[in-house]
Amino acid sequence: MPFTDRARIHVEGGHGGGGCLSFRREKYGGRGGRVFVVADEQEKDLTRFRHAVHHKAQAGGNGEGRVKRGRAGDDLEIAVPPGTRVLRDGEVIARLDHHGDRVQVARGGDGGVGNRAFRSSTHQAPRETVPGTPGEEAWVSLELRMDVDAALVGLPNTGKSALLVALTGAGAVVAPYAYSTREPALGPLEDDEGHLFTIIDLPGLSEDGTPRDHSYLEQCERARIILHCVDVDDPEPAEDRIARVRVGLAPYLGEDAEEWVIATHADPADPPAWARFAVEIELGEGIDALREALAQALGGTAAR
Ligand SMILES: Nc1nc2c(ncn2[C@@H]2O[C@H](COP(=O)(O)OP(=O)(O)OP(=O)(O)O)[C@@H](O)[C@H]2O)c(=O)[nH]1
Ligand SMILES: [Mg+2]
Repeated sequence: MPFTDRARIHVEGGHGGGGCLSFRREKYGGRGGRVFVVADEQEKDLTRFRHAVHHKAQAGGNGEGRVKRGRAGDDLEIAVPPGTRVLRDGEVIARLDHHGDRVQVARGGDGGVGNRAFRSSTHQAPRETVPGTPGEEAWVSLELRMDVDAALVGLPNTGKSALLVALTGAGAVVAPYAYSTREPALGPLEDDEGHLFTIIDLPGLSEDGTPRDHSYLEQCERARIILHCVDVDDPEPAEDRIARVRVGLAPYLGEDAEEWVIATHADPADPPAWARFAVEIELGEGIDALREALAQALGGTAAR
């Protein structure tokens, strides 16, 4: 199943219950249920919303019999993975980063009013009732920003996926041609104290440094370390390629993200001046040093 980080859903509060025609008591209809979007750590991505587009809360009960007020409709909770942004009309209305975070996206309709409410000294047996009102309706966009610690980025075919596999053992597509990665891949990294960190590999940028059509680059937003892969074998000056990637990436980075430039196809004993680390991935050289530095940096800065 392809990974999905965006969805658009239609939400609707429950209709308010009708007022009741009765001559014994006031009979209000119950309010309709509300719709909430709730972060739930059981959810991993937004794939299920491809087929689950319409979400409507329960209607309020009609005012009836002995009860003064119809029962309120049940609220509807839509579970999404932590890290989901909720948007209405293009504006982010909530960032549900932690399990249990919630936001209301549709009000329930108001309950109607029963005839008894219209009684007065001159109007002893009113027969008018007011029906309940419809619940609020809206289209809501969901965008997932995964809780990743580090992200692999760079020009095509520079070894990002190969580095993910070497660092974490994750299964990712590694291939000797550009644009082989089409879906994000995640890999785990563990530090000495057993803390687990997540590294993500993305389809990312085109050769000219602009984001690809479905780049998933938004997934860099929560990463604290950006692993920027640069192939030393490319004849174009590395500084030019690095600058191009930085421009393309800038809109997607979190405020405190650190960038580590990693030279690939390189000799770790002789790193180029522009790189923080050098690796030869096929030979497995420089990988352990990079993994340790990453674990230390992520563990050391982990404020959780
Ligand atoms: N010898 C050697 N080969 C490497 C190194 N890094 C990557 N490769 C090879 O280069 C090719 C591309 O690697 P990928 O990991 O698929 O590159 P990528 O950046 O993920 O590419 P896209 O996802 O297509 O943008 C593969 O054949 C890798 O085996 C390296 O450091 N040394
Ligand atoms: Mg790749």
